[in-house]
Amino acid sequence: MATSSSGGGNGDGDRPWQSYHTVYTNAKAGMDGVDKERVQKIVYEMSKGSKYFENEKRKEATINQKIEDLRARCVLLTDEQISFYQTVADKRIIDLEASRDLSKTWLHSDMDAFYAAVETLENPSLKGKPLAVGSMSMLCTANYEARKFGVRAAMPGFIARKLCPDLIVVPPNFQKYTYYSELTRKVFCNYDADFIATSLDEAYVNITDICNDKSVSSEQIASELRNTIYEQTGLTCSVGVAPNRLLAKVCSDINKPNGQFILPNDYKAIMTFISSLPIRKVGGIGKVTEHLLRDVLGINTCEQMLQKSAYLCALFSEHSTDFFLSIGLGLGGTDTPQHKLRKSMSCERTFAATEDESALFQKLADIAEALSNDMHEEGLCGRTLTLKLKTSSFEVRTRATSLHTYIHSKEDILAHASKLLKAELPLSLRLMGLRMSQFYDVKPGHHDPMQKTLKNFIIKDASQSTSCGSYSSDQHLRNGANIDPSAAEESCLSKYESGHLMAVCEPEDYQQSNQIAPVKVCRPGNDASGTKDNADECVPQVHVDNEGRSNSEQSLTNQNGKMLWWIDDYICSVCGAELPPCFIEERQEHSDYHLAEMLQKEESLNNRRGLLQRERPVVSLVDKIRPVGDVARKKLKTSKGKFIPIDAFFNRSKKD
Ligand code: DCP
Ligand code: MG
Repeated sequence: MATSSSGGGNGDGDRPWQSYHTVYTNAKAGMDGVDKERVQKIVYEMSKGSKYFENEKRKEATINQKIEDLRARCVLLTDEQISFYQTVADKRIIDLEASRDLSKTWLHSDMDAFYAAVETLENPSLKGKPLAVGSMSMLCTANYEARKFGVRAAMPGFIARKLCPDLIVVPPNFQKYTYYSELTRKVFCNYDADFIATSLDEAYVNITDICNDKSVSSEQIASELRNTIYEQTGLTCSVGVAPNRLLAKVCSDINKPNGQFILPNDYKAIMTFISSLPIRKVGGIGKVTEHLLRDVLGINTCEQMLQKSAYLCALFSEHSTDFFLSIGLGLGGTDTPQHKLRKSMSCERTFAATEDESALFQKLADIAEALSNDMHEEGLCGRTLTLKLKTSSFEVRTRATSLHTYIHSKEDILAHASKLLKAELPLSLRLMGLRMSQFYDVKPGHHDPMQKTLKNFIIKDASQSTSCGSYSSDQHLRNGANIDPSAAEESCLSKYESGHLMAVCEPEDYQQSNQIAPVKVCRPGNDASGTKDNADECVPQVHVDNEGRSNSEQSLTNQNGKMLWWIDDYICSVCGAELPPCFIEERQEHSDYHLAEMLQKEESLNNRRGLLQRERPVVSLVDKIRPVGDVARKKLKTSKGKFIPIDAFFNRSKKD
């Protein structure tokens, strides 16, 4: 959903769907000729009155409030302040420009309708028919025939069927996709041994050396690579070539499917390309960021980022501003990120043997704090915690727990460590230690050298002095993003960037754009299927509520206690659907979908409970998982009937 100002129609009048902009109505490749209003109307009609819909409305209200706040802030800016911010912005632009590197040539490859293409390859009778891979709950992708009807990834299958009644929906088979993905990776490896795979069907290949060594153009290499992939797999891909990864990704989408686009390593060509490029085309600018920039500052194209640089500096934090200005300059990652992760970190204390439990727990708290501080310093979050104990008789024991979420705070560490210790007591101990392993590297600077220079850029807001946002580190844990627990201390956040706006603008988007969040360097033979439990390769997701908050307690949990996180940064732990990390909005929609599903089940549950325990208050599942949202805290109305299928649930109000 979006503001009516952006909908281009009377969203609240006789065509309310015009202001209903979900991710489903956002065009993907192959959807240019789609009757957008028809799609909007069907999606609107099918979700109207549902919990999902209410959730969308709540999100919209939050965004609208942000827009209003930012607008009000703009109005209050004095000429003096604007010229101050212009100076800051100009300096920053000079610094960023100085980092421009035109010596590299990056190729981004993206398979066409990947899962659907694999299914068609294995079952040629599907050829030419509208096809989607997924389920009635959610589609992973749709082929180009289906896209003509507005069917797209992340859309519930029952809505897709309404848009395209002949749609064939086949269940996903990740083994197959992994197999074909491996074949493509063998091809990439011939061009760049350190190619970067960001999902099963996407990779960045540094073709600088091969172009030089073979004395061939990047265009030739692009054609050759596409042909080889076709020969090896029978599948087509689209390719973009540019001096950096951010632009290469934009380019690979231009001539989809089965096409390529080359942006030369030339400053003028880049600036011309950028001048008319809609900001939404850039990885990292999602629906909400797009609306904010457009509705507050009138920014539609990348070039306008530079024109509004003073305002960007005034309203957004250093990370966001740098990201926006980088886009305006057409800058992006050029070096292959080095992924050197620390394997573990530990802290232990020796003391006079004691069996005093309160003393032991106090020591454990001290150790947890020390470990947390060390992790914080290196920007690490871990998910395997090991407790080491040495008894008074010098017997050494270790006990470990592997968690579903990554933790770093003293409180979280202590909570889990205490459980481990409790299970061993009573015991007389002379040493205790905690070790954290299975890290998720959370410091942006660890991945992209460019980031280091950005850290020094501090916004000095005359009205806000240098006060930092009261953002807790937990709030930096979010959807697919690297986490920067130190960000709250290190950068001074405009209060207008707290909550959802922060979730929208940084650090996930920023890092996305530089391809440093989900990046891993792969070679064929690596497990890319998302099944291996390997610390270096595994980046689970944490559910983000609509305020952008997230932590282990707040994770989305379904009625079976199943928590939503992204296994290996890829697979939904609740339903097994795959969603690559770059699909920020789709992931949000997906978790919203599970939320709706859960609310629906809870509603049915409450019904039954209502009959049994009328006099006793029922602790709502929703209260457990959604700590703040007012709407979520509201007592759910009980309804008639038992279990309502999810599609009926989406339609419920119409039937009632
Ligand atoms: N995927 C998914 N859920 C989404 C989006 C994608 O499971 N919301 C999966 C299925 C896709 C694969 O990731 O086949 C690659 O995603 P792309 O966006 O590259 O989509 P396609 O390859 O299907 O289509 P194209 O790249 O041609 O637009
Ligand atoms: Mg693709």
